[in-house]
Amino acid sequence: MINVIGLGYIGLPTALILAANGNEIVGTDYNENVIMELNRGRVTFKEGGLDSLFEKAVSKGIIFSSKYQKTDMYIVSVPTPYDAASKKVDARYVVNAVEQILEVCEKGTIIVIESTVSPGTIDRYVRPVLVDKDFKSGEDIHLVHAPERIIPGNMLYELENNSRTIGADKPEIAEKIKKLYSSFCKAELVLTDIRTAEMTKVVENTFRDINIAYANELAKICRSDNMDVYEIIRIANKHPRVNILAPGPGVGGHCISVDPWFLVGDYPGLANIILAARKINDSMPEFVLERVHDIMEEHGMKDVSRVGLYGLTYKENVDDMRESPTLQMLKTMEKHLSGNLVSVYDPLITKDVVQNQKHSLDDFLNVVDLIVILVGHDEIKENMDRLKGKIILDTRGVCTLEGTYRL
Ligand code: SAJ
Repeated sequence: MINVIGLGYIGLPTALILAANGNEIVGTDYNENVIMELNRGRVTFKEGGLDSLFEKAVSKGIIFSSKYQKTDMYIVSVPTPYDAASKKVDARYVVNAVEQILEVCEKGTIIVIESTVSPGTIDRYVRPVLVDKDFKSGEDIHLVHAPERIIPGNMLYELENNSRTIGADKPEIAEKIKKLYSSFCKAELVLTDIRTAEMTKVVENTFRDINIAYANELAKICRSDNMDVYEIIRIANKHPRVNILAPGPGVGGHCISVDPWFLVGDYPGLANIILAARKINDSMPEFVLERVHDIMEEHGMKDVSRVGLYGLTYKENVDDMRESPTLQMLKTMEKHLSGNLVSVYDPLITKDVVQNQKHSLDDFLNVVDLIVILVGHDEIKENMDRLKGKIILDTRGVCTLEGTYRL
């Protein structure tokens, strides 16, 4: 039996796909509400195909419990935030999970850490826990790092089709985990040591952050000199070795906006491009607010009560708001714009999470003159005609209506 610890955005689909492919799985989360929901037969977030995978996993006998199970294999996928002051990884949830595993596990247990961690985290924070509790690493307990690579919005396809990295101290342990992951993953499973696996994962997300920052910096340069960044990127990308990403209102999500900080925190003075990229991407929500300010001035709009922000999630067609550019904008709103509250609407966020939130596109359109498209959900793409007559600032390059303002 395998006990999957942490049933969030990564742990839940991982537990389900393992169960659906014939592995005996108990999914554990310390949040009783999550367990309650799952035991009632409801998945805790939206993702294409997750409902049917859930049904399949349940039919194969997956169990959900808030208690850690006594077994010889654990997969840990708990959050790894960064400490805002030091920028270093905050490994407390991983450490806590490992401590609890050690309370109940059998001898010879394998603990697979899936959570993204900065290079050296397992040596620095996890191995000492084993020593403290009198466990011998490599004998009583085997540590493995197998970071995931799936992208929200296409998780289930990517779980099966993305290559992944498995870092372990001993090749035979890595092979054992390779066999387990091969039960659902058809792509290459690369075996290496733990530190290389840790670094590789962080390097991948940092690569993307830097490339998005390049697009965002180009947007600012082009704006300052009245050039069309989208047209320039479109043409530049015809070069066989150029692939510039899309500028946007900032980088959100729990991965790309977080992982590069681990390198900045651990290698200050060396991580220069990485730090610059982070700063550029973090400056985008304020850049959008400046654009809103200028457009309002151009149209003689005095206060923001007729301004509407479309989209609360960090990207299109997911219901995840972590580190979302819209939430970042709302935090610094007062510095740039005066007046009443803006209206906010996102078709995928049904709960009230911010002030003046609307719950249907109609309600939203009725109260706004200037719409800032912050997320290119399918809903807005399919209803573009209904925005006719509004002033539009499109930060995602999705609006085809004439007269649309862009980044
Ligand atoms: N974004 C842009 N311009 C772009 C692409 C993205 O502004 O051209 C923005 C998005 O709107 C979003 C943020 O960047 O706010 C990140 O979105 P994303 O779709 O690029 O990535 P995530 O965070 O959803 O998922 C990433 C993926 N990593 C990479 O692409 C390197 C995924 O493969 C990882 O598994 C995941 O992080 C993770 O857990 O690390």
